[in-house]
Amino acid sequence: MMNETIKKIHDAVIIGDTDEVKINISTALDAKLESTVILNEGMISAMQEVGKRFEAGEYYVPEMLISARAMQAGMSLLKPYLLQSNVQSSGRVIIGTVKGDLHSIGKNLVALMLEGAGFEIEDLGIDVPAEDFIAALQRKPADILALSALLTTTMPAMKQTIDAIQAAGLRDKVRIIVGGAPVTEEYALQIGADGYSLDASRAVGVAEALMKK
Ligand code: B1M
Repeated sequence: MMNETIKKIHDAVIIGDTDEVKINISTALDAKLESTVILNEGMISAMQEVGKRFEAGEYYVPEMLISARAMQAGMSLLKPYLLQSNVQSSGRVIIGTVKGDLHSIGKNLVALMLEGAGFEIEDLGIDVPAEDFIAALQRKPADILALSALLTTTMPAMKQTIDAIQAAGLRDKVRIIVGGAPVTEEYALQIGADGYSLDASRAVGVAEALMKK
């Protein structure tokens, strides 16, 4: 059964009550609950419920936005607990959500987990066109480029980005990983990415394995 404080966080994310999310995350942390449990059971599962309500026509975009804000506020409180201290830099990552896509939370989590594992992160944000990824790589090279997409309609922008990087002559200088709810391993292979991860914590293992290649 779900812990009572975790349940309060979960319910508060669903209704987008930022204050209630923050208060209960503090309570949970004081009670020494694991930050990953708070994140996964309290917040990520709540966002899945928000998605279900959206699909069912019970929620609209404003409700999704309010829940997203509550989740982001919670994530900023959890950040220091999710980051491990004293880890050496494992490599440099440029990350962004691809063009046309405004979903930031999953991308932010991937960035946070990679940062926690010692990677240096340059986050280009959301709705990032291929040219901006290329400009960032030219400004300061990176070991890994991480692309996120949450919409079936923006998945093709991942391929366009990889193709543009190839055309700019940069493809052999950077490893590319892709992810996001609609993205599959098969799709990643098909578009010529070097790695795929289902979730943020597994993205760390994928990035670390690519660094060794
Ligand atoms: Co949007 N939205 N949304 N939305 N939204 C989804 C994604 C949707 C599944 C909802 C639904 O119908 N059930 C649906 C997509 C359907 C599809 O294409 N298959 C959808 C839709 C349709 C839309 C709009 C089109 C709605 C509209 O306008 N009619 C619109 C599009 C806007 C745009 O992008 N152009 C839209 C808008 C929005 C908001 C802006 C309101 C808001 C986002 C706010 C924000 O991010 N700041 C929003 C939200 C909140 C959601 C849901 C409810 C939650 C997303 C989320 O943050 N999840 C979402 C429903 C759902 O996901 N069930 C939905 C929590 C997060 C931790 O998970 O992002 O999946 P996620 O990230 C995971 C993994 O995917 C993975 O790791 C993360 C955690 O471990 N991952 C990676 C992500 N990136 C990765 C990269 C990697 C590796 C792993 O390597 C590089």
